[in-house]
Order: sequence, then C-alpha cells, then structure tokens
Amino acid sequence: MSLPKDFIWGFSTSAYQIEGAIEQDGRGPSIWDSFCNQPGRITGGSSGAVACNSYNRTADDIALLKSLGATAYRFSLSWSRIIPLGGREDPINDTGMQHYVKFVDDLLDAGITPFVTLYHWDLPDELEKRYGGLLNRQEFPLDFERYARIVFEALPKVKHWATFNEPWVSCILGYNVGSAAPGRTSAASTDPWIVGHNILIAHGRAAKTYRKKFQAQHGGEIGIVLDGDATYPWDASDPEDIRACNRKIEFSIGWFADPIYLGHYPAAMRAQLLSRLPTFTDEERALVKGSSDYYGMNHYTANYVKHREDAPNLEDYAGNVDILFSNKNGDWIGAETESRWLRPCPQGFGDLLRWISERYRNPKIYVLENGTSIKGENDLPIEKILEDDFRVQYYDGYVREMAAAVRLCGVDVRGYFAWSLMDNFEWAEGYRTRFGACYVDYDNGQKRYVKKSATVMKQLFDELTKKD
Ligand code: PNW
Repeated sequence: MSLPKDFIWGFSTSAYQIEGAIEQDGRGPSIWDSFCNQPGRITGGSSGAVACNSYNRTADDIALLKSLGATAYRFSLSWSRIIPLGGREDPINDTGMQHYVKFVDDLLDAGITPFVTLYHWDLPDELEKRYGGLLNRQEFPLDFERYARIVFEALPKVKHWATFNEPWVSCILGYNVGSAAPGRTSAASTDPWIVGHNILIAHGRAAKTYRKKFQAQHGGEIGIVLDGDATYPWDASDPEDIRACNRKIEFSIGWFADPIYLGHYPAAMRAQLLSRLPTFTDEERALVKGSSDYYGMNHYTANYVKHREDAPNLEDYAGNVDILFSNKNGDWIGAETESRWLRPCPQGFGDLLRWISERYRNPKIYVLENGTSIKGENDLPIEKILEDDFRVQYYDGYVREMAAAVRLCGVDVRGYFAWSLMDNFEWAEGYRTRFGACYVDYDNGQKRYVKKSATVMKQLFDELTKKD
C-alpha cells in the first residue's frame, strides 16, 4: 500500500473532444471549429461537430463513471458556450452556463468530484478574429480573467480548478508546428514565446481573482496543467546528451513552471532565445510567481535526446536537441502505438515525477492525464477492441511507477486521472486514434462500451491505496 487513503482517481476528457452540439443552446464557434473547416487540417476531414455527443448525454457519462467506481472526473468548459463571443464586454449565454451548473450538481449527487479546466484549447473564434487571440498581450489576459470570474461565481461547488491545459501545445503546435488551432506558423520563431507569456499572465490574473474573491468562501484550489515527456540520453556516456536531456525538459515544463515556482524563465531558454523570449515586468512577475496551489501534470511518454552540434536554428523550440525513440545501441524506448509521438515507458513517469518534485520543492501534484492509444486499434472488430490488454498494461505499469515514487521518494501525488474516459476527437488525428478506456461507436448513436482497461482501474487503486 503506498497511496494515501484519500487519494483521488478518475478519468479525464475535454469539451471540444467530447461534447459535439456545436450549434446548440447559443454556443459560439471556437478556433477549433474554424480549424476543422480548413481542408487538410484533420485526418479524415472530421471535426468535433458531433464527437461523443456528451452535451446531450451527461446522464450516460455520469452513470458510466459511477459504474467504473471513479470518484472524480476531470472535464473542461467550453468558453464559447458561456460567452459566445468571448470578450469582457460581450453578453453571457445563461443557457450555456446553466448546462455546466447542472452537470456539476449531477456529478456531486452521484458522489463524483469535479476537476474543472477552464481552457482546453477552444478559444472563442471571435477573439481570434477581433485581436489575434492568445497573441494579444493586453486584451487576452483581461478577457480570460473575466471569463474565469463568471464561472467561479456560477460554480461555487467546484473545489478543483485548472486554468490552462498544456500551454506548450497551444504555443508550439498552434504557432510553430501548425498541427493545432489556430495553425498560424508565419512567425514561428517569435509567436510561440509571446503566446506562452500571455498565457502565464492570463493564468496569473485568473488565479489572483480566485484567491481574492472566491477562495476563502468556496474553499477550493487553482493551478495550471503542464505536459512534458521524460528524457534519457541517446548516448548515456556523453555529458552533452545528459545536459541536453535536462534542457529539453526546461523547454517544455520549465518554460511555464519555472516562472510560476521560481519567478523567471529557465536560463537555457534565455540563453538560446535571447530577445525573442519576452521578459516579465515587475508587476507580471509578481502576478505569476506562486500562482498555483498544485502542480497539474499530464504525462504520456519518454524520449531519447541527442544534443546538436550546430547552433540552434531560429524555429527550434526544444533546446537544440534531436528527439528520438531509440538510443545509440538501437534500443527502443517502448512499443509503438497509434500516436507517432507516444511510446510507453513507465520508468520515465517515476523519473519525471522526481524531477518535478525536486526542482519545484515538492509541490502537491495531481496527474490530470495519462494514457495511450494502441496501434491499429481502430481497425479491429469491437470484441477485440474491448480486450485492450496493451492499455491495461500501460495503466498498470504507469500507476505502479507513480505509487513507488510516492512511497519510496516522498513525491506528493494526490490524484490520478486516466486519459480518457472514452474514445473521442483526437484533434488533428480525428477519430482514428482512440485513447478511451471506453469505446465509442460513432456509427450507432455514440453508444459507449466499457473496455477491459476501464474495469481494472478500480482494482488497481483499491490495491495500492492505504485503508486507514
Ligand atoms: C494531450 N504531443 O495532448 C491533450 O491534453 C489531450 O487533449 C489529448 O487528447 C491527449 O493528450 C492525447 O493526445 C497532447 O504531440 C497531444 O507531444 C500531443 C502531444 C502532447 C500532448
């Protein structure tokens, strides 16, 4: 037994990936609706227009969670359902807001604790058009702050808030690689760093508002959710590759967590990016430093990292390294999955938990996403899909690694959420890549079926959690 007796576990989803109903009850379009409308952006030309239709199936989703024994559920709010145009002078859509009020009430009635994310990539499209969305250092943080205030006010029963999900993805995939909305890559050497800075400020403003106006009365907590992969040297005997491993984590996690926990960007980023990395004004620094009550961690995979000899190119975002899945000896870091960027390596989870715990002085951690796709899963008949042993092994390996880090190293993990409750819209990969612990039959009314991996979760946590 190694997890504390009040350890929280459950499943995770996000609004655009599951809700569908994009024109229902006054919802305004988001940048993901527009992105999906552009030919060639999404595999199979699909979109989140219907997805799992969870907007109209909240009772089914709650019943599903209950049947799996989950005591918590992480989901995100669609900003453009609540404020269709998004801005701080724009009208509130009460029908959209009331949908989430009822959903939170229903979850609590079922004994399931809501963990709510404010922003899982679906910016109201109007803000993109009006002033360039996340790129706007003046407007965006103010509009986000007002959106946050509206939902804090309406949802006093929510005790676990997250502002942004994976800002790294919004910045790098949205403004450098171009595989996520808004897919704007014309200034790939500068825009990602500006967007990252603006997200930190917006997070800081929302956290400050929560703490000043709501926290004492509601008794909740607020944080941000950061993704990051574990790293191992391509050549374990090369000190340059060992340094490159740390640098790559600084360019993904440290980019956001260093300002929040330490008050400045990582030295390696400042050294490489020079004036392209924005600087904090004194006021901004004060806003951002200490702005999280917990560390929200999303984690999926590990890489082998090889330093580059040449000077970094201007569009580099990883710290001038090669990101590889095999090392100098030709060993693979893990088995292939349906996702090109993901190979399971449970040991990396333990190592990264220790890295975070050491660098940021043992913060309280919630793991808010962890999971895998399976190579070729979508091509199998449903009976085979439901026997998802590869995913069972993944969860088992990763959760045990986490429990060991808690028991043996004192890493302070308080909760774990599997990504995802069910198959859903996997962004640019469309519906082919499935991450669900439950299967969704998209051809037959989005009916849900429990896969084996969903059923083993309760046994696993029962086994690993202290009884008193
Ligand atoms: C996370 N990468 O995204 C997201 O938070 C989820 O919405 C998503 O469905 C899930 O992981 C599975 O992909 C990531 O390319 C997507 O490194 C891609 C990467 C990282 C995170």
